[in-house]
Amino acid sequence: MAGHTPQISTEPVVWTPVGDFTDIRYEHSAEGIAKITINRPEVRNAFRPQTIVEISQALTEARDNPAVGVIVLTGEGPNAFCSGGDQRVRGDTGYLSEPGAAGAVGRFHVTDLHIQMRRLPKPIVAMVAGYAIGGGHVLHLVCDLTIAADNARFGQVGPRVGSFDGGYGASLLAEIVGAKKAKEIWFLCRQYDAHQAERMGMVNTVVPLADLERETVQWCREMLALSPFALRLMKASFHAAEDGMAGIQQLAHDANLLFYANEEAKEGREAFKARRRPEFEKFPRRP
Ligand code: S0N
Repeated sequence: MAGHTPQISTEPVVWTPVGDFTDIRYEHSAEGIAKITINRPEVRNAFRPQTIVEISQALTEARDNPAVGVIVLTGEGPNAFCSGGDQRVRGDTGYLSEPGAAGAVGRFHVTDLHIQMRRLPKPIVAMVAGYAIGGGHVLHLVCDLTIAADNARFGQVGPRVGSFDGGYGASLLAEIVGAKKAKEIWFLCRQYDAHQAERMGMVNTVVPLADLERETVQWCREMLALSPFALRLMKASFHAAEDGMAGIQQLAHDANLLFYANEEAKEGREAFKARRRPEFEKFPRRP
């Protein structure tokens, strides 16, 4: 059976910069990994609206680019994955695009980003060194997999800084660690180290900081060797229950993507174009 196991490269990864961004770095590897790095280490990679817009643009490119099979989301440097919303641009109505933009109407740009990540039909891997705190913690939860360095620290801070995320920040966390533990995380605002997070099921593996990218790339390469559409359907299947009707819609439309190439579906299309009666009787009514 060993002959059926695909050879996975262990060569060092080479990243090529893509696009022109201010708050993130966006890179591709030739084998099909896209890497998005939040590049604001001076604020522990906190996100402002511009950061979220740029992550979203990079995710759109990664989704639409058929050469990309897996996406890595990370933060610049060893100190933080992401420390959540940039508190310096937090206004009374959400996060403002410009600091001190009096009267400007803010919003939570990150809400739409969470949905985009859930719907994106390719695996997203959080590569976490240092702090994943507040909205940064929710970002790693929304990723499909999390690889943590041994210096990673996880936690929610909302009740300490006068905010809360009752969306995926609550529901997905409870789904992953259980309701009691999720309430502890939100009600006490403690920090948890990488091994505690692993024991809770919040991270997939913990590795020494020096090995973080190598290990993450290895996991990506293993996924790249697998059927992309099977991975797509598995992601949609997990989310079908968790995301309710929106999750079922994604899974159903994925099924439609396959059905379009089926002779039965093509018969309907061709009959319409030829203005003839479709001959569906030639297709089996499957048991
Ligand atoms: C991450 C922490 C624990 C790191 O501590 P450390 O290593 O001691 O570093 P510091 O000296 O504290 O920080 C270094 C510099 O970075 C700045 N900084 C850090 N985090 C932020 C931040 N989030 N915003 C702005 N600046 C930040 C420090 O100020 C410091 O700067 P200098 O050197 O100039 O002094 C520690 O830093 C920490 O606890 N950070 C704050 C964590 C936090 O409060 N995060 C925000 C939580 N809220 C959200 O994330 C919002 C989420 C959201 O958008 C949302 C979405 C949907 C629904 C609701 C919400 C919601 O509002 O919650």
